[in-house]
Amino acid sequence: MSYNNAKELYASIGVDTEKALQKLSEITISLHCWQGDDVCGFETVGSTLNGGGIQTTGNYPGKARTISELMSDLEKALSLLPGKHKVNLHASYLDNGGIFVDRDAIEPKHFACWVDFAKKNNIGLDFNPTFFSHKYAEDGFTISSADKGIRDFWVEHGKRCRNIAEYFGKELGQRCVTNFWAPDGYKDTPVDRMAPRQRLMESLDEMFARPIDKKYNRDAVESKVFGIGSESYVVGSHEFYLGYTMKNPDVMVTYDTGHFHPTEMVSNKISATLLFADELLFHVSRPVRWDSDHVVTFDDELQLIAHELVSNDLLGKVNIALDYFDASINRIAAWVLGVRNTRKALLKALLEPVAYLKKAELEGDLTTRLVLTEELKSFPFGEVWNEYCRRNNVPESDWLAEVKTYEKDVLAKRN
Ligand code: RNT
Ligand code: ZN
Repeated sequence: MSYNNAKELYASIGVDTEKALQKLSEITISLHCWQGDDVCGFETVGSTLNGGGIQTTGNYPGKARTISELMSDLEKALSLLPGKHKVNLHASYLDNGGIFVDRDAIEPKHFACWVDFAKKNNIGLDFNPTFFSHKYAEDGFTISSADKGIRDFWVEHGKRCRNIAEYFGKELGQRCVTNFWAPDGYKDTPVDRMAPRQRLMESLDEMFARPIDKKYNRDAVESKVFGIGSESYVVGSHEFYLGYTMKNPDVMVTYDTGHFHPTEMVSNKISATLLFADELLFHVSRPVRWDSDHVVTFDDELQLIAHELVSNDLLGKVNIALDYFDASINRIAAWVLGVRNTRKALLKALLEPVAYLKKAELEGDLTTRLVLTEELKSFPFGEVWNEYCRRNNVPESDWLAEVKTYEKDVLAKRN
């Protein structure tokens, strides 16, 4: 089967593959820098950060130890990815010139190298305050801490992160999305569930007080159902942040697909949320039991999310970022696989005869809906994907060989 055969087959069910490819090219995916170095960052080069909130497992050799190594790895990954991208940075990925700069003192100048990197690679940047891996995160509370000194420290961090994001937006002529996630919560059952939420609300209000032109930055807030060390209670729950964004519509809600109960689907939340919010941020991830951050595979939920976005014409209202970190496999392969799967799922959705399926559903022909949906699963969307890769001068399915060569030539020499 060639692309032209696939094109004809899709045309026979009313789908224009060329239009699908065109739409696919308009989608930007944000690549999370933290897969490249196990969320370590460059705040204290060479030593492990203290304080909780995030955990990676695995010790696959070759992780990036410096900003320039991480940049080189990101460029390798980008060279194997078709389409438009941004790189998503955390505040802990600053360039402090070798002198420790604490979170409440970071400035745009500490990220100038990333702006240069973005310009060189013709990509945008997204940003995240780092409310974890720090001595003031050790007791599990940051922006909702009962200690005003600690809270103020983190609020200052959040404000500074928004300044940096605005700087990215201005420098790159492309809006930055800044995502606020804080690990705050209790391992065991709290007595007072309300006071920490009240403090979180007030800290967010303070951090978001300065208006920033939406041309340059837009903020988002990310919930979680539980985490390691916050098994019983997370301050920033889904209801909390959904409520917060309804009251503060300039702030978007973030859906991390790994942050819900195991049988709860983010795909089912999109249509409801976007009837009331104008935009969303996604952290595309994959939950496995108690972990929320496995490499994104081409699973049912990913395809359903893509279907929801495409079939309801919502691509213009969502920001698609990835979030996972696996230190047990080649980190560049982890990046490339997750991004390609995400884009591939979007392509598969773009190749659905949506109008026809919706009509069948509306007319009560649920037999057609089921049969056609199932038959579509074995349609040759892989041929259309390969054509997309060829047109973008990236390898088709055999990209791993290039990663292995890079591993041998570059990563293996890092230890
Ligand atoms: C953690 C959140 C958060 C982080 C990154 C590093 O559970 O998903 O988004 O993974 O900010
Ligand atoms: Zn996330």
